Amino acid sequence: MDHNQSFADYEASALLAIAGALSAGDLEEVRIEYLGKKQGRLKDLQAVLGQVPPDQRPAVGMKFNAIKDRVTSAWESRKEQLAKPKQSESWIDVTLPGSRREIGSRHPLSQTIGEFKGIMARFGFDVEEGPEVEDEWHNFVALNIPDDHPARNPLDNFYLSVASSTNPEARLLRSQTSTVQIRTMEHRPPPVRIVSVGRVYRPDPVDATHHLMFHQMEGLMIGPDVTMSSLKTVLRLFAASYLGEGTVVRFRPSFFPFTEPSVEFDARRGTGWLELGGAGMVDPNVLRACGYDPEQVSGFAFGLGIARFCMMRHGITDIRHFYDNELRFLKQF
Ligand code: FA5
Repeated sequence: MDHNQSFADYEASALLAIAGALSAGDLEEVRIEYLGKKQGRLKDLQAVLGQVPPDQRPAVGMKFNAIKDRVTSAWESRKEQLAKPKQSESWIDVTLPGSRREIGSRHPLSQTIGEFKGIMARFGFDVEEGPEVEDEWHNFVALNIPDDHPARNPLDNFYLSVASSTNPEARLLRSQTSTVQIRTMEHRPPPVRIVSVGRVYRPDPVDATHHLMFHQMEGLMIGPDVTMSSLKTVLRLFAASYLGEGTVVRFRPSFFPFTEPSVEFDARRGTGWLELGGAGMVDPNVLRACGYDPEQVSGFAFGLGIARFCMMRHGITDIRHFYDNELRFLKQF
């Protein structure tokens, strides 16, 4: 056989045997067979070298040595590899629990808003939107809040600009979602059944139940024979749906310029009561300001504090938690 072929066969089968050795014992057998000095395949290969004509011997000898070196170094690196403990055995403990990746969740107020809209949709109420930056017409005038009413005091509102000769329209951050009642009636003919949810802004002193920015849900229902008892039924059903069947609620006579009669709506919390919202029958002046005929239609409206409901349901005692973005609080929802 040609010596080149013998060299190639030797190298290929030696490298295969080395790679296939799975233990130090296997590898020792391979060494004896392929690299043994007294007998074995290397000896056979040396015999092949002996048959090469003397003038070619130096070149073929170099080839022989190179092959021997390659096989020897493959054998040594396999030996080192087998001596090392297997990485997977030393540093992966497959019985340990995996590291959990933190994923966020929806803010409790967003969850509450979603539920509110869902409940009101089942009662047949559409959702309307309105801007947070308002003009005085929608925030006050059309809501029957006259110029000299204390609610219009600039110190009780977040004004962004005041009216002047060059700027006829003052702008402010809306102080209530009742602005959306007006916007809805301006573009929709009766009957109307809507809710609108969003942020409102008031420079109230911040405490456990008050914030400077908070969320309200406005409701408006206008039709040929909407009455105070329709209002009470909707609010009672709403409270039972969100807070649970056994929730005790009460209606207290109150005053709002845009409703007559007006009530405040509370739920029992422990031994006391928590005010959840204001409501009433839409004042005829408001209906007229929006182009509705109070002889033809009547309606009710309500404005609920969203965080207050969420506080009631989850036993949260301080409204500030909702706006602090403290993870320990947010993770409970
Ligand atoms: C109003 O805002 C009226 N627009 C409600 C209304 C609508 C009456 C339609 C009649 C018809 P009031 O200022 O009471 O009303 O606020 C309503 C609710 O918002 C309160 O009952 C309370 O739940 C919540 N609220 C009021 N002020 C704050 C505040 N500073 N922080 C958190 N929640 C508040």
